[in-house]
Amino acid sequence: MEPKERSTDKAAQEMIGHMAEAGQQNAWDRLEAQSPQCGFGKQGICCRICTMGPCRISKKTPVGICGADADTIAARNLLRMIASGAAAHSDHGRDVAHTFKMALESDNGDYMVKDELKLREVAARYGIKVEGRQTKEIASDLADAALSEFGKQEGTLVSAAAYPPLARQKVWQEFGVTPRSIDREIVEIMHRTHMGVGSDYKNLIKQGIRASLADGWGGSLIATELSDILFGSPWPIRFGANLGVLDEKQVNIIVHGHEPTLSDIIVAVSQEPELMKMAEEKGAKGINIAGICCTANEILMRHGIPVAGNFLQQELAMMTGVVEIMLVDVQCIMPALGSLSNCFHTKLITTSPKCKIAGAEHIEFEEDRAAEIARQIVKLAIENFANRNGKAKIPKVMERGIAGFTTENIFYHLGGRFRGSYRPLNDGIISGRLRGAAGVVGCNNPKQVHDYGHLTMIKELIKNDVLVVSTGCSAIAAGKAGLMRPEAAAKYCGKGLHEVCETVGIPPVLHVGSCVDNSRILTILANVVAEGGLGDDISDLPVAGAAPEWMSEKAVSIGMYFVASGVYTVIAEPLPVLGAPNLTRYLTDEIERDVGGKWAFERDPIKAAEMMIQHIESKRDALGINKETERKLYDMADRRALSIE
Ligand code: NFS
Ligand code: SF4
Repeated sequence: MEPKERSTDKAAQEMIGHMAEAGQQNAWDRLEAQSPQCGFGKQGICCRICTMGPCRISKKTPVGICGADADTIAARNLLRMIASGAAAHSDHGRDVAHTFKMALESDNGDYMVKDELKLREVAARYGIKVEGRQTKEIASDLADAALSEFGKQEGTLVSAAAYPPLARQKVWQEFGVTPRSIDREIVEIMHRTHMGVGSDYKNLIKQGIRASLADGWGGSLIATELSDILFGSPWPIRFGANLGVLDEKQVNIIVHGHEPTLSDIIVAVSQEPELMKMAEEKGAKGINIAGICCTANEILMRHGIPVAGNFLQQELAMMTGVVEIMLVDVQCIMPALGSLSNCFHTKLITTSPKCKIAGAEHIEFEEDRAAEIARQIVKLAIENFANRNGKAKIPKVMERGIAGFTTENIFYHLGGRFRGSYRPLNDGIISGRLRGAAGVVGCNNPKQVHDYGHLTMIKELIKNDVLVVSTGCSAIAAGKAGLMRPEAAAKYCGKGLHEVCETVGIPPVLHVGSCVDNSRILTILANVVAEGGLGDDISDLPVAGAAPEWMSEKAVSIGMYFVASGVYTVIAEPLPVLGAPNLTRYLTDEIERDVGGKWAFERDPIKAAEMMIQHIESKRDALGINKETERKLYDMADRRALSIE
């Protein structure tokens, strides 16, 4: 297969070609080697949860040995994907909460509260008294409140009552899916999907919904909120993206994975004069930190650290031969990096006790010795600079953009400096200049041409005046393609969106962070509802979600919490349920009656975008705001009058 058939990204194409010449395998090659893939697995109808099996469902054998049918088996499998995805996000949230608590308890620690305002806002939501109290007291109460969300045995999640619109909470209550505590919902999935517990697929899915809500409005939200407080809330910031950010003349450290705790400190210590001097003594011009996957997004959002690439570029980045250290923590790290790193001087370093990889060196990260360990790692990279062997190959491909948008600051921008509210956004939607908004998120998957799905869908949406917010590897794709430059508005947007972007000075695709930061999209939606004029519930809003190249179990949890929050969600690769007709019908249709949102599967990104736009227009019709745009709503005089008030 030609590199072009594998990726639309010029840098990736170059490196894929380079890998082929060098006889190195990558994910695309391994996908070919794995093809054809097992049809039972794809359709979700193989079960191996007890040793009477494995059982596979076919015409000849419509039930497993225990009598479980296709719907039961596929539902159980899907639930276990949600459990894993929710666990990954939420365990990340828990770790941030622990670091937060530790930071408060140690007097001269390496972390501190960087966003006091947000601390007070979040604490107040959790019902913690803030007035007249010291930062440390409030923070300590918040740390305890957040940590207790994971394992409490009574009641429901505080955040599930503090953030979503009331109408949404009522939907969950009536349907019986209000999340109780984060760990509990995940454990209950494992219980319910054990051999011989529930077999009613709808009742199983209900628990999947509840666990996913505990992720989105619980674990992920905690990860985002506490990271903002501890590492600082993002603010619009310029960044560079793609493999061209690597610099042959500098010591290159790539941070890859998900958690901000280590990478944030690495960024801080890499600027220390002593280390810079050491690098110079070794003949390097400096120390260059770049990110891959969501760790990249965490430090890009907060410090403008360049991003080397998204998920499918991790092997390609190592292949450049200029990476002294690839530092990984957890999630989305291909085991293939272990053996690939052995072909280069590159050291692959694992840092989490949860993630060790064959072929990697392990330096365990301890939060209470954060700076010390970070310095040790940077020194190791500097020393490794002299060990480069073979020719460096860095594609000269790099784009620039603006990232760092949050629930709190996006619409501060949209409102202009003097009107920090969601009113201008809601008015933009009501007037029809903006048709609505879409969240385009998620991974890469070698089954789709790398980045093609993200970029094609996003361009189609903004052409039709749909504002796009993006996270994760999708956001990196958009950044690399120049869609996060404010100038992109003139080139790609419809007239209405172009006007809005130009007036406010924002790009048409807003980078709101890593995948746990999909929680920002939830809180943005809650704010839009609270601002008024667009219905009472998230399910009333002219919005849609999509993951055009998803692959991870986290994406299933994310998709499910969007659906369960009332959002129509289109994904490319279908959920592995197609062998279960009733379950498929439920997820793509009937579930809407229960929670207000539903799933759709569509591999063609243009068609998928059209489906989203159609949904947005139908919500506009239901709100009765489409009629008004037929009349002249705003002309120049009106607008001038508006801007005077
Ligand atoms: Ni999200 Fe971010 Fe990327 Fe997918 Fe992996 S890095 S947590 S899971 S591949 S978007
Ligand atoms: Fe087969 Fe039932 Fe055991 Fe699954 S739980 S492997 S369907 S016998």
